[in-house]
Amino acid sequence: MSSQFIQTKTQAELESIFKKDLKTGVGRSIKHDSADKQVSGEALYIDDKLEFPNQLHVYARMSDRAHAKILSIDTSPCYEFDGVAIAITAKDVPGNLDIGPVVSGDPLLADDLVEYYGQAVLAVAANDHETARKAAMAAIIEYEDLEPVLCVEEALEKKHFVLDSHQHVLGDSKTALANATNRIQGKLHIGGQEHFYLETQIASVMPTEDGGMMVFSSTQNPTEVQKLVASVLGVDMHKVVIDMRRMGGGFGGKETQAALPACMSAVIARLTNRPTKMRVPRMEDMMMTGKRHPFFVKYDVAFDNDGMIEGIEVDLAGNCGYSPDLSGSIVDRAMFHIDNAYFLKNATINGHRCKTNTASNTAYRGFGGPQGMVPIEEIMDSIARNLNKDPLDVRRTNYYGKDDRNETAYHQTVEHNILPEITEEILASSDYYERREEIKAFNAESRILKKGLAMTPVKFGISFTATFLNQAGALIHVYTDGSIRINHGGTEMGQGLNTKVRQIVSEVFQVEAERIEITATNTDKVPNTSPTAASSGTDLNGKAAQNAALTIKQRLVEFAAKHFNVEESQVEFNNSHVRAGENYMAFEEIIQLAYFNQVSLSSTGFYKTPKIYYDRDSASGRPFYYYAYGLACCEVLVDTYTGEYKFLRTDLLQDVGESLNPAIDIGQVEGAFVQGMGWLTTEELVWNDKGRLMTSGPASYKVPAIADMPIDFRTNLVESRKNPEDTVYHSKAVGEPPFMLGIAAWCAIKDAIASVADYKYQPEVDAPATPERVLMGIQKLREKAKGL
Ligand code: MTE
Ligand code: QUE
Ligand code: MOS
Repeated sequence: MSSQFIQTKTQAELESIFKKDLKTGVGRSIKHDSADKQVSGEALYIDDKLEFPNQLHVYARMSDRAHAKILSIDTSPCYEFDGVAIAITAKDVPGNLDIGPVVSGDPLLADDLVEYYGQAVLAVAANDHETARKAAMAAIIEYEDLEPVLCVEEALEKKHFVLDSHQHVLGDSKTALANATNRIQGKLHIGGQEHFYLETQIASVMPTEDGGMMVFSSTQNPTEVQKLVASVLGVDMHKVVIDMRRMGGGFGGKETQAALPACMSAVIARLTNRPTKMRVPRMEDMMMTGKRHPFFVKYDVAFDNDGMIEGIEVDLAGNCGYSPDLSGSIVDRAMFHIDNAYFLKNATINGHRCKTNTASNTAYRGFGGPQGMVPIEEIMDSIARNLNKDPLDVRRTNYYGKDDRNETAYHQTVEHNILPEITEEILASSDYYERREEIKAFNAESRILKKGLAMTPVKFGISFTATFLNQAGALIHVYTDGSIRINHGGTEMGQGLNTKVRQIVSEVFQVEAERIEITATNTDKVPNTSPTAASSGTDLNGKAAQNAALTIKQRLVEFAAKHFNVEESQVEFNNSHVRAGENYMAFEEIIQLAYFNQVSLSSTGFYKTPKIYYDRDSASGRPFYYYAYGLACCEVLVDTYTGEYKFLRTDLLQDVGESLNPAIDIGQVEGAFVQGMGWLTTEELVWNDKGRLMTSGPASYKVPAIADMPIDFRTNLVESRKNPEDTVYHSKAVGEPPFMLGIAAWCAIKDAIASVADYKYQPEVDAPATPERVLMGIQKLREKAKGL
């Protein structure tokens, strides 16, 4: 054998190592690659980076009016503070003022008009953050107040919209409702949700040669930040480089709205020629940035005596805030998920995008899907109360099923629906029907404390519904010592994307993960990336990285076959070693050999999702490559005197296809469930009548903490169920689907309330079901039962 290495192992030793299993490929619970660093504090976030010399800090002064004309801005008082470099308003932006992601509507700084309480009106840059803040607050702004619209119902009534309404239709809902066996009409308010990422919005920039800009941005969407920074500076995209190592959480909140601090910093850096950082403090972040869309929903539903839906009409009105942002696609996704797991035989679904004078609402885990599912789950419970049935039985009756019961209102056929099977699994592991009886017996005896139980399914469509976004790129270099460096278009926000991509490349080359370094996402290396969103980070970037690795591997196979004079089929990679016929060698040896023989050891990779298409004008197609399924069963104890509650037990079962990393997937499932539970229970956003967000910090906005966890919390992944589609190693997306398992928590609370009137009526409780709302719901229900 010709090797450039001094061989220390015999061929027999190499062969025996070759035959052992690799420990770090796909399917193994390897640790999140930032885990140790996050625990020790060594993981670097943008605010932890060493500061550039001469760096400026930016503070944006927010509007204290919800809707007003700006009559004048006087920034001269700002300059009375030592260390202030510049104070800017809309007029100072050198390029385009608008930073709207899809369509315009989001000025970087308010220009003549403010449209919400919290909108950035001017920005001050100083040598330190506190000086910048004091100086910005010293500016004098004169307004002329205009009438604000703060209420989504009012906006809907006045057709005060940011974008046109849209409809999905299946069959004939009108006739079905007219001929209804039974009929229920209702209304529901669903609250928004603050992202509460631990790292607030931040960017740090460095002006470079020839009008360039190096940008460190905490963003899920580096390409969009690149485009918008170029746009506000009035330069080509090739002048701007975005670097993103990791976020301290994104949850959708950094998909579009990370652009503001990056663009603001870039403008100031351009005007001052100094490196600039903008870190948005928590209160300002909560007031300035958009949240999950609150929704107002009206429904009219017909059902037979088994509880099977005959026809349905739904109006979904998303409260978009003052500008479109991503609301077009978000309300679409709510419409796509109004069916959740159920066949809606005759359906008319209307989606409205209401404009209010609040911050522009944006992507948040589930992207409108959760707001679509909550109403149909409310409807299932209402049907059950109406027919005196167990809600789970009504749900199962309506599941998508065989033959003609599998078409959605957007005309995609539901295939490979595993919900009926996995419902059996969780029924067995959770003892649902036995516990139902126990709980009824408990409630009959217990006057003040009442228990509730609910099991709800999830079917969530995977793919961006804007089909063009379903693409990704990657870049892999193999160095001459056999170490590997990967870059891909996805961003790491804690979800474990980099760990999974590392495992995928480890699997392709059959080398241990430690050999592979994943580097910061960088628009210099992989261009034109889609946001890391729609749960498809691994599906898209994992495939792109796999393709890049396969290209290099194929070159190595061809080379080795020729070099050792064997068939290509006789070249195999295993456990960091390579066999070429009877020749065994370490991975780094084949790399050395290939290098000396002038084989390219670097490659890009590209992937686009096959099979999907969608025509929005006719509202039909196959927007989703596949669906991810799951179920949750929650048991709660409610104190009917105080409205307080405690979750006693939760069972989760989530379909992740063939898991790439069960430990990471279980973390995603538990985290998503808890976040969903928080949304529907304690996380309440309150605005005053001036449009000021009153819940602008953790003291008034209650995210779940350790004491809010279910006392008995059991999470399982569906076992040995490969994704039938050709996804990366037949895995399924996991980031968002389990968020909607949290709906079971909300339904369980309502089940406990329903017990006070013997389960005859569905309690009227909007989301979130805060203790106050629970108490009012109980009161209302008691009055209803007494016929008041
Ligand atoms: N998990 C953590 N720890 N932090 C996050 O910000 N975002 C969620 C989910 N899981 C998030 C998370 C959202 S909104 C999405 S769309 C997916 O992760 C994105 O990553 P993926 O596509 O790689 O799963
Ligand atoms: C789910 C998503 C997104 C989506 C559609 C989904 C998303 C997103 C967009 C989008 C749509 C149109 C655009 C654009 C982005 O659509 O995150 O830039 O022009 O950004 O079903 O998560
Ligand atoms: Mo997730 S809401 O698609 O960033």
